[in-house]
Amino acid sequence: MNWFHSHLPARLIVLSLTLTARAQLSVPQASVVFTDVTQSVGLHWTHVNGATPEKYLIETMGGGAAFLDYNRDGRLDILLVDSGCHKFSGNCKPSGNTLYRQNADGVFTDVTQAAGLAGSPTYGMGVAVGDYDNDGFPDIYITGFPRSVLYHNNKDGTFTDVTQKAGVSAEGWSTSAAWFDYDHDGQPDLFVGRYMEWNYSRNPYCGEHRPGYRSYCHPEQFPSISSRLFHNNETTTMAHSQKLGSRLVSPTARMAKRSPAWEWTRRMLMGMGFRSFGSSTSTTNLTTSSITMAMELSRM
Ligand SMILES: [Ca+2]
Ligand SMILES: [Ca+2]
Ligand SMILES: [Ca+2]
Repeated sequence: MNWFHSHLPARLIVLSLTLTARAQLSVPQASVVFTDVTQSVGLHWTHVNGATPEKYLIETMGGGAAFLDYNRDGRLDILLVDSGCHKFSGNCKPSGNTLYRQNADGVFTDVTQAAGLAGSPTYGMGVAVGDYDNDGFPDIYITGFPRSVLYHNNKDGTFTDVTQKAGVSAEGWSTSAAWFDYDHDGQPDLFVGRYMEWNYSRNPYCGEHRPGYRSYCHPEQFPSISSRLFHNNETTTMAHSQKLGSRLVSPTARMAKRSPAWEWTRRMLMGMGFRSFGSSTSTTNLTTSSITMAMELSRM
């Protein structure tokens, strides 16, 4: 055994200690500190899910939140999405979707009633904010079960539910959404990530068959459903601000030639379902991937 081999372990240890010491010395000290100001700025809100012993799977989801300047006063406001109470929740008091306006002093005021956002028609999941009609005021799309909701910003501090007129209810269970202009026509389009085929009667028993031991079923026990891509058919702006179309997008041959990823994306968007892309990945993650891929598509 030569000197190199006989001394190699010791030299590696010394080298390791040296690198560790240098790494510790080079760690920057935090220069920014965050403080929980939720209560002091007037945000008194708790998400409600109306959970039941029957373990309906929608109860496992949280609600979304968004910062938006809905009244364009230069101060960000906050929208909190509640799941609330479903039809079997029994004695349940929902918090309800809540819009907080930020005042000049940094304190928030609940303006939900005045804004026309009280009484959500869906069990809320997520929210996507976007100015779909290009009038300069942000609009709100809330995903949920059994459908989603589009609120148009009326520019006077109020919103109007235009879901049916726009054709973007995305019936079923939707979890996330994103606004993006996939075809570069200047009109924001809408991608809606949906979760699975589920309803109250499709609720198998999971867990142990004794009181208190029923559990929520694994998502893979339910069939997947396709996401939705809505093309904004608007050709003008303010005059026809509520004509967001519901036409599902068909890919063009030009797109298919430009990117091999397009065919993969197209099949995912058009209904092959999530699970064909990997059984080890959760449906939720694939929903996120769907959004990512769709946004990649917008850059083609
Ligand atoms: Ca504001
Ligand atoms: Ca708008
Ligand atoms: Ca577009």
